[in-house]
Formats: sequence, structure tokens, C-alpha cells
Amino acid sequence: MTALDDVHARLAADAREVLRANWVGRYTVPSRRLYPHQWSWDSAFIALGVRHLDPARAEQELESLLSAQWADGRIPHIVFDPAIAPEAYFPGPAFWRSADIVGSPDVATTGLVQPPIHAWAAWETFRADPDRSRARAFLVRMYPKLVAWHAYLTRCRDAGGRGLVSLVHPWESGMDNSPAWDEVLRRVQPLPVTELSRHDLTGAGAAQERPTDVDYGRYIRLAADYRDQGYRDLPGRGAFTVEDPLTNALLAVSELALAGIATEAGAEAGPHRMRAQQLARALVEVLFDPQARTFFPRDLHTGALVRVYSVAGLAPLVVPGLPVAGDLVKTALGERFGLGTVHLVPSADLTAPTFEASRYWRGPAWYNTAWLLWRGLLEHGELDTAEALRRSMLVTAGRSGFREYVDPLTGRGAGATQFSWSAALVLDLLTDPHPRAWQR
Ligand code: 9WN
Repeated sequence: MTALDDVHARLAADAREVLRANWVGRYTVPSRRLYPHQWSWDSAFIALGVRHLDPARAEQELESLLSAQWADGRIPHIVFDPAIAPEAYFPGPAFWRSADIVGSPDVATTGLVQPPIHAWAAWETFRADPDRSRARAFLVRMYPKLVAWHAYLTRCRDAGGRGLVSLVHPWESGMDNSPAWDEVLRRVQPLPVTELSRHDLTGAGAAQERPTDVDYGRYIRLAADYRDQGYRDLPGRGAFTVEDPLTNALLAVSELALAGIATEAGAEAGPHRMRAQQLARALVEVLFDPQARTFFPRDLHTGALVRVYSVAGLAPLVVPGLPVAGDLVKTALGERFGLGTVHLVPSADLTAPTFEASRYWRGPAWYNTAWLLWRGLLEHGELDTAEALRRSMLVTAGRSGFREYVDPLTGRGAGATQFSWSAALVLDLLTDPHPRAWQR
């Protein structure tokens, strides 16, 4: 064993320990202190790592999330654990009142969604141990639920009418306080701070690393409005209605995964491949800016692109055959993201006046978006750049632990400690450094 093997073995052991400590019997909490319930896209990233340890547990992670699916097909962004005190997370079940909605599950949830990476995670989980997974009919059970999930997004969320999914709340993007949302959020009147019971601000330095009270006032206002309209989508647009490149790129890849899942489940793969192509085409036609060499979100109130760079604009690199992949790689390597010269990849433009190295999604580097970029670079044959990014993630995690995010300039960890998806994705990098691309 070389010294590096030794370091990696220790890192893998530490990652396993985080995932063990955060497992609550049916699912994994993102963080014991900050996020003590089940989160939608977290569970998918967690399954991508846990499949290497215990594929049955990765299946259970996803199945437990999908057991809270609504009758309309949506997978809620948080599934609340009834065993956890209601005041442990704000806004909790009493705010969302999901039980009032016909077709909501027995357990309390939010009515928002998060980026649709679930079919991709289910497919990779299956591939970790296909024989055993087949014996449990995992994909046969998952297939109709995942189809219903994608159908909800396609049927109820195409507010722009161009074949792309739109989001109704910044929390749905997974990148809550991204500077890309600043301009759109300006039309939302924030609730006063007296109406917010923020629990996320306890702990040293937390207020400097989390969204501001004005942001939160707007988040709660938007969520309350959506709730008060019974979580109904079309027709009509709430104050925040945007098409997001990361969400739509993950849906395209998940449709490809669904093609594989369909074949395993005895259904037709063709329609899913076709939908993946339609999404990829719409992404490029509607959200790509050739001058800026990146994707931008689109504000459906103005119909215009929001020309603010963020890592979400690079995420379509995960889409196989993307015709503008070369442009995205150039942007990633350029001064705005500094790929190869910084730790992981920053969530927001390093050169913008809004850049803040330690505030949540306004600059810090996150393991999930770096992992997506890594997969995208591999997908498009950028092997050296991908390997450098993988190493950066491993070295940074080795130094700062499995923090929620890191300062991309110094590698200093911030946010929650023992963060589940950071551990899970590092474990994936260590266990499966050369994943199969879709074409192979
Ligand atoms: C709101 C759980 C989630 C992640 C999101 C991240 C953060 C929640 C919060 O934590 O959002 O959903 O309370 O700030 O932004 O991506 O899924 O880890």
C-alpha cells in the first residue's frame, strides 16, 4: 500500500462513519443538527455513495423518499420525520400543512420539489449489484413512480411552454441564495424578521455563512403563497417562476436513466430517450448564451435570460452529446470559475461583486455540484481536467472533513460538519473513479 492509498483508505473509513452516524433506519439525514429530516436531492446523492457500501440501504433510501410521493407525482423536497421535534427545523410541518391537500401522503412533507436526479441515482444503485437488485424487483417497483415524477414536472411545470421545467421557489433549485435569483426575488415582498423563527443561525459564524433575513423573509412569503393556492401549478405564475439549467439538465440525464430502467422493468425505453433528446435540445435553444459560453436561467415574468453566472449554468455538461460542451469547459477553466486553480468549483462567479467565499450558494464550493461537473467532464472526454477535479475534492475533504461547503480560494470548510452528501460523493470518487459514460 502506498502512502496515498493509506490516506484514501482513511478518508473512505471516515466517510463511511459519517454515513453510519447519519442513518436513521430508513433514510440518511443530511446533517443531524441543521437538517434533521429527509431531503429529496440529498437522498439521491447519498444513494450514489451508499450503493458502494450497502446497495440494499441505497435502495431503501430512495424507496423511503418515494413512499412520500404525492398523488400528482411530485416528490416533496422535505419529508418530515414525525419522531423529530417540530421546532427542530424551520419552516416545519405546521407551516406547510401538507395534510390539508388531497393526494398528499400520510407523512408530513413540504409541497416544493428539488432537482430530479432520482432516476439517475436509482439506475446507478441498481448497477452496483444488478442480480440482487433484480431479485428484489427494485427497478420494477421504482419505474412507475419515477415515470409519475417526471410526468408531474412535464405536465405541471412547463410554465414557459418551451418544453422545460420551471421552478416556483429558490429552494427548488437546491441553490437557495444563488446570486442568479437576486433580481427575480426583488419583486417579492419579504416577511418581517419577527415572523421568522430561524434555527439555522445558531453556531459560530453561522450568520455569515447562511442566507440573510431578507432572503428568508422572501422564501417564506413565496412558500406561504404557494401553500395558500393549494400547491397548484399551472395556469398562472407566482412571483418567482424560472427555468433553471441544472434542474433541466438533471431531468434530461434522468430520462436517459429511465430508458435503462424501463428496459429492466419490461417497458419501452424509446419514449424516454426521445424525451431526453427533446430536453437537451430545448436547453440549448432556450437557455444557452453563445456569447457568454454558459447556460443561464430564464425569468418567465420577463421572458429574458438572467445573465448571472453560477455553477448551475455549467451543469448541462452532464448531458451526453451536448453540442456546446466545449464552451462550458472553457468557461469552467476561465477566470470566473478557475477550475484547476481553486478548491473544487465555486458555486458562483469569482469575479462578480456578489461573490462571497463563505456564504452558502454565493461562492462556496459544494461537493454535489463539483461531482456533477466531474461526471460531465468525463462524459465529454475531458479526462485530465476531470481527474484534477476529483483529486481536488479528495484533498480538500482530507484536510477539512466532510463539511457542507468550502471556501474555494482557501479550502476552509464551512456550514454543517459531517455532511452526508459530501461523504457519500467522496466515497463514490474513491470507489468508482472511472464510471461508465452513457455511451459505453
Ligand atoms: C432548504 C439539505 C438542503 C439542500 C439544499 C441546501 C439547503 C435547505 C435549507 O439544505 O437547503 O431546502 O434549510 O437551507 O441549499 O440544496 O438540499 O441539505
